[in-house]
Amino acid sequence: MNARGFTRRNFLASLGAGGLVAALPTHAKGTIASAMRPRPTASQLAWQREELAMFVHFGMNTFSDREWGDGREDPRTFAPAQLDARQWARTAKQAGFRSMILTAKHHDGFCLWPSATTSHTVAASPWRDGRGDLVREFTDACRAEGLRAGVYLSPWDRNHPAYGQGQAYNDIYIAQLTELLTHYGPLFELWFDGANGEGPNGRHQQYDWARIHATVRKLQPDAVMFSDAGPDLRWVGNESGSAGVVNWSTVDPARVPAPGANDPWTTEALQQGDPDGAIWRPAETDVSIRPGWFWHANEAAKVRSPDNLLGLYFSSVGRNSKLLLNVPPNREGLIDAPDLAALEGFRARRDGIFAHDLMRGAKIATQMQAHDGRLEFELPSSVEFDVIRLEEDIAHGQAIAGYRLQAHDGGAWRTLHWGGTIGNARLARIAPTRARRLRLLIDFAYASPRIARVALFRDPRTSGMGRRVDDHGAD
Ligand code: FUL
Repeated sequence: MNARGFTRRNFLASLGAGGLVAALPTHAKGTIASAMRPRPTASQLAWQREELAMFVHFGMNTFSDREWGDGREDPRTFAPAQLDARQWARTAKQAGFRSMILTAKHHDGFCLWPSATTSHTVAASPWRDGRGDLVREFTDACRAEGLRAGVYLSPWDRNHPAYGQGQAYNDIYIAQLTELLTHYGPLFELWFDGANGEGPNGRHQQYDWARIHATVRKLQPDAVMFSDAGPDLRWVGNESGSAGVVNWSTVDPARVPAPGANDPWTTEALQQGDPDGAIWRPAETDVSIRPGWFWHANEAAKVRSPDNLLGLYFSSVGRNSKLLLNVPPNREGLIDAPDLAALEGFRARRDGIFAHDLMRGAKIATQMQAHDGRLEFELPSSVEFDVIRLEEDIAHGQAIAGYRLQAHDGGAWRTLHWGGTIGNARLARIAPTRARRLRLLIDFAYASPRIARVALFRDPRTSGMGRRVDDHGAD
């Protein structure tokens, strides 16, 4: 027990059709009651449960072969000959992604929809004879494939003449946002980039974040907003696909007051969140399938492999985050062959591991049900596993700060895996292990812990001898 009220709590558990579900909390004396801890909104919960979203960086940079355009690009160079947003959406769906986010405007200021706020848009390009609207094609394609659509709208704009003029540009930005929020049906996420690379003599613009947030809330109250400083989702603090090993979905907003900071303490706050934080603001892990965010011909051989993508899944979704994987279409306007192959392989790797939960059929050892912070269960026969998935029931908030998973070897309990936070999902790999009796110990929790799931899997790729932690002999 410490000053914060770390406590071991009792819970009961029962088995449901999908495996292990429901831990019922007992009341806590002298600790923060569960009801007082922050909880996700329905939109935040739906956002996180999707696990996988696809980021689509496409625009002027695709044609200029740059990552950050300077805003002086000629719109006539935007000419994808075979653009097919349905191919993007089909690809995402087949790979198990549930939503997509398009860069409607990147830092170069080129709008992928015919915005009335600027002439620097698709309307000035040869694509679809200047009558195209890529945000329309994108949102239609998402809906046709049953995916949710979101947009990225860069506040930093290196083209618009009003940029740097205070309210004049803020009015333009709000007008652009309003077009996106009112013309294309429901958007599930608005992605606000903190990047601003203006040099010392550059044009400086104070963004009106309060107005931006109010505009989204008013026009699309169910959408979630991303930026380093939220308000609904926070950046994970890096672009390498790695969430904090300790990762709270709660934050102290004072530690990341505005988007765009780039110092070690902000990075740590983004990575880890804060167990005492008063605001629910889960971390989103954005990372690209290629070295760049935009497509470049010379990166075809550098597309991540299925195993690399699986690693990202473990280090993001498996650390209480959501993976926003960028897959940039090429100059034809299509997702390229190496990326398609990698995504197909990624899906196959996940299916191979997660299709069969070895915990199904497990019984809770009844005599252990009321033990302190302990959930013990027995399988009908011993199973070999090397992947663990734990879930906290985050609809009620996040509380667990320390746990161990143990197997009984006949004489004693041995720890197979241990960690700090769990949150929406904790994925871990261990050496292949055969066991029949297992238990999960919750050593520290800020409120009554609610375990939603304990699942065990066997990765078909990891063959060879596993260790046996089993007191029941051969099957
Ligand atoms: C960054 C941007 O500067 C990159 O170009 C990219 O859009 C990435 C997702 O966010 O801040």
